[in-house]
Amino acid sequence: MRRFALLVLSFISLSGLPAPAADERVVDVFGWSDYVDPRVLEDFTRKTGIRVFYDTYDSDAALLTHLMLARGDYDVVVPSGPVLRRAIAAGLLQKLDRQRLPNASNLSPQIMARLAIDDPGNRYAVNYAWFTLGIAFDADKARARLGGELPDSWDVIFNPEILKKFADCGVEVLDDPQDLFAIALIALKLDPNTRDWNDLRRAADLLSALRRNVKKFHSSEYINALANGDICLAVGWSGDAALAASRASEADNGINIGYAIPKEGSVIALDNLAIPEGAPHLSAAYAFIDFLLRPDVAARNVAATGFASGVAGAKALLPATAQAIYPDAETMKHLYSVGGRDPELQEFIEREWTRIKAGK
Ligand code: N2P
Repeated sequence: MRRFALLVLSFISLSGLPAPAADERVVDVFGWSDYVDPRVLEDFTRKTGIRVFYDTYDSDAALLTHLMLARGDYDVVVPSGPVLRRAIAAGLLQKLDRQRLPNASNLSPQIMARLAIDDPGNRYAVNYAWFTLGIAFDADKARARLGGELPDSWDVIFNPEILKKFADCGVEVLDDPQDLFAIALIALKLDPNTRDWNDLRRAADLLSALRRNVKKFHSSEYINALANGDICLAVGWSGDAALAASRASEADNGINIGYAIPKEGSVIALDNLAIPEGAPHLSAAYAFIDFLLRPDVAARNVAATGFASGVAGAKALLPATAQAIYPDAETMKHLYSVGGRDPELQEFIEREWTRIKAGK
């Protein structure tokens, strides 16, 4: 529908000239919400003449379902590691032609090595952003409930006695089975990449206790809910916590949002750029991905979103305050990369997650 309207418009505007090759004029992107500086998209259009349609989702499931059911809708998608692994296995993505991505030489070899866990040989994707999972909180309300301390342990989430102290001011948790199982395993001092059914059952039991103190399982609403004071505690992603903090300070509402990577360790996760099979505007897709891999462009996205970039040169272009988005070397030692799991384990995790959220 949308594309139809656009083609009609360009036909009218060119009054009689043949319509331009659709391939060159438009790029349809399906990406995470709050994940790009809108001015970057405008600049891309100014430089290339290619208009960007950026539709958003906020869960792995939404992207995977779309890739499986609606072939040919999008040119660029932003899959997490687990989605990437499944989409590659199902033949839903194109191998990237590196000749068409000269700026891929800017990518950090360390981050691309982590990405190879889900995309062996780095054939189907390049990194867009990486981040940690942690606890985001209203600092004043957290201190009032933790005897003057700030959250620094997964106990705040997984010990029901502690979590219930936050129930009155509101707790939200990401609706992300992959990440929540990983942190439950870390909290249990088990391997977050375990293939052991017993380990996964123990993680499911731990997660089951969350329901009664959690207001909502959702992966994007918590940003504004924290910034507005509607909730005081969230299991969230690092960049979203930074965004909540900057929205609260812009609103000047007296709310101070903090973020902690718990001392037991946490997950480092990657979102990546890939081109679906059947993408209708292939040249535009390559041009768009290559633009995002420019260090100056990547730095602008980091500053706007609070998420670190896989483009190595981006960090040095940021002001010192924004460089703090990148975890220091000591913190990095306690961050685990969790690869996509075997299908039967993945199905168990997803089934259990549905049960946990329903409080059954
Ligand atoms: C953006 C969240 C993206 C991180 N708001 C999760 N993949």
